[in-house]
Amino acid sequence: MLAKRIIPCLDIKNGRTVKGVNFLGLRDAGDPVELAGRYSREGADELVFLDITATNEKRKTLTELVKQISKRIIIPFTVGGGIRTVDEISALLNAGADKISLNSAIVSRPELITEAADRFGSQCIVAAIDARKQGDESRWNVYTKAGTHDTGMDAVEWAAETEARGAGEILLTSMDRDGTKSGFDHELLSRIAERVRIPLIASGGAGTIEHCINAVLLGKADAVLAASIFHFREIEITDLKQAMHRNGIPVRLHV
Ligand code: 0VR
Repeated sequence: MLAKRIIPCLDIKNGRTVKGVNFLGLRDAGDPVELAGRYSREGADELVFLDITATNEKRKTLTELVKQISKRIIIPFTVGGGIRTVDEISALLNAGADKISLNSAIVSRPELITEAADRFGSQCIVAAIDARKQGDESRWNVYTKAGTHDTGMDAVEWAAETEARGAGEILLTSMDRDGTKSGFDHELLSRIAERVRIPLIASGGAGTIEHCINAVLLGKADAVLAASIFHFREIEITDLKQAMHRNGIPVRLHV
């Protein structure tokens, strides 16, 4: 079985790492390049940078940031946030990103998944899905535009479609759990894991080591993404990996 990955996520706004709760109340969490270096040294398997800056000039700043980060770390990293075209993907990959996460753009134009996968390979195309539970039913809708727009689409069905169109990995963020440290949405994760064969990254809600273990054991995730617990140094990556190892979960123990 492939090792399960621990992936710190750096939400970037105007060049700084930020972190909120349920996508709101963003507070400063430090310099992204410094944080990236720290996480790489501490044994993170990958990083995700999500640029949530809402301005047009973010394209240039994000490419510059990618260049700085790629000089600083040796682990793979994914970049996302407002990426909409094959040319933008090409520029970020050439700047040093290993994978590109696409969210709102592929909901608007699903064929972009196949265009990007055909040109760059599925392995570098991550379908990012922000989902919010609908009442008490077992149904989750897909939200876009930084979690502000309810598309009415079913998140499980959309995940299956992104795979069919060529996505190489799914990054599933529970908006209900984001930043709450109340645990991952195992029901949603396991439903998607049962529908797709590509790797599934769990995101949103990490609060304890047990939450991360259960994202794998109950949620059937192939990787655990977290922001709050790492940025505010509540859990060390090495402690998390040792605990996962003790629970029989294959992980890359930092050597
Ligand atoms: P934690 O629950 O703190 O581990 O958060 C993990 C993950 O949900 C966040 O890093 C990130 O995906 C939240 N995303 C977005 C956003 C946060 C603020 C504004 C927009 C977005 O568009 O994904």
